Amino acid sequence: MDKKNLIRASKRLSRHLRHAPGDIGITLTPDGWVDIDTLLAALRRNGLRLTRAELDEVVEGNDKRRFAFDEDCLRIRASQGHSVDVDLALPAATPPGVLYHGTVSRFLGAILHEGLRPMNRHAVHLSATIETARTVGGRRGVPVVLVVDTRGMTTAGHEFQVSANGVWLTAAVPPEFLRRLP
Ligand code: HQG
Repeated sequence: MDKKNLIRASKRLSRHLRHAPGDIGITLTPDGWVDIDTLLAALRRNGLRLTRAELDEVVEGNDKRRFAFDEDCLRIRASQGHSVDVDLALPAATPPGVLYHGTVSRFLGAILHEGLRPMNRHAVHLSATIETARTVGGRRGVPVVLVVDTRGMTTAGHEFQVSANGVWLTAAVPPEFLRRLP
């Protein structure tokens, strides 16, 4: 597949595996999986013809490894970023001493006042590197990077999970654990 078609297929998968499975008539398991044959048939009925080999290409070639197969390679799910109600059942994990969050200046006032909230997703997404946080923030404008005191949060009892593709997740980040990267 060429790059344009890979991106197009990846966007369709993100949409249906994270946000709108019902749009193509599929149902996710409580932990977010869908049978691959069912998915491919549903996509085909809705205008996207994708072979199993092409799906493998989308999953393998994805810049952020957004999707993962189960052990038997019979099912697929999005590794993070859901707005539909799923519980990925990721184990709690100990983050590095700091993590980063990329945003834009127009949200800063609210964020420094009330902390980071998951907004439309299930969890607040945090990045392991400043560079990744800049890219995440840069989707919306000139990026602003916040440093998250994860050590302090852990001491205070907050829990973290890490998705299969290395995104750190937590329920919320109170403002006292945030500072703007100088
Ligand atoms: C902001 C993409 C006001 C927050 C990315 C962000 C990431 C607040 C936006 C992943 C707020 C939510 C997630 C508050 C947070 N008041 N604004 N209290 N708390 N915000 O897209 O972190 O390509 O849900 O700063 O690369 O931007 O989809 O979260 O700007 O990994 O795989 O509210 O999505 O990955 O936006 O991005 P999002 P995000 P994918």
